[in-house]
Amino acid sequence: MTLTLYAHPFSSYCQKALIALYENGTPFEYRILDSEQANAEWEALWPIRRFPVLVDDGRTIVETSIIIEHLDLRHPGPVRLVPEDARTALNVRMMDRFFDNYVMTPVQRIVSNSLRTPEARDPQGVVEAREMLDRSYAWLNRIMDDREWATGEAFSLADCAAAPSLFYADWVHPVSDAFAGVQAYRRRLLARPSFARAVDEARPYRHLFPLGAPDRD
Ligand SMILES: N[C@@H](CCC(=O)N[C@@H](CS)C(=O)NCC(=O)O)C(=O)O
Repeated sequence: MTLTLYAHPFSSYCQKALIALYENGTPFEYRILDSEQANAEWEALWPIRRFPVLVDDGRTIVETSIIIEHLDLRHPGPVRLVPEDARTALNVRMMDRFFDNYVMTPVQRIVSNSLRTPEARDPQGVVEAREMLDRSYAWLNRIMDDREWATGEAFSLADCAAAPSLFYADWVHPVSDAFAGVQAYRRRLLARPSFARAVDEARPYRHLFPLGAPDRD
């Protein structure tokens, strides 16, 4: 076994990496970050303390988009997550950045704010995060009009980013019926077997969601 993933099933970025692994049935050792030993190994590998972290034959790879690019390059399978054509790949990377920066980041801001003590909370930050999510939903709704997946017909890195982003975004800031295209895309992502598996594996941890997980999905 050459690949080891340090991750937690309930983490959005870990789900993003897991989707890529599950899409291609790539074998890996799953080091779940739920023990002192696993946590110590992870922290030694990446003192920045963000997960997931991939170790490939002794080489440490961080940042989920780069982990997926690495898998696509070094452990390719039938589902190519970054297209070979450079121009198409650019669009995939652009959409990947969109989901990380303008969906997942505001979601994390809202969730992490709820974990703070009342004196340390940042209500204005939460307002701004919700405004960003509204803008993101509106833009995405327009562009998903004629697309099955984030960049068109092929499932890609961008959809790996989209799935957990939109999954959790809808929990913290529901996608309104005005954005039916986003709602439908989120449903397609939930029906994709790789993501459905990641969601199922995370079910036992739903009680940990600080804002309360809704009784759906
Ligand atoms: N830019 C990083 C973000 C990773 C990230 O934020 N992971 C979260 C879990 S979903 C984390 O490490 N949280 C730990 C913390 O905030 O202390 C990536 O793409 O991998």
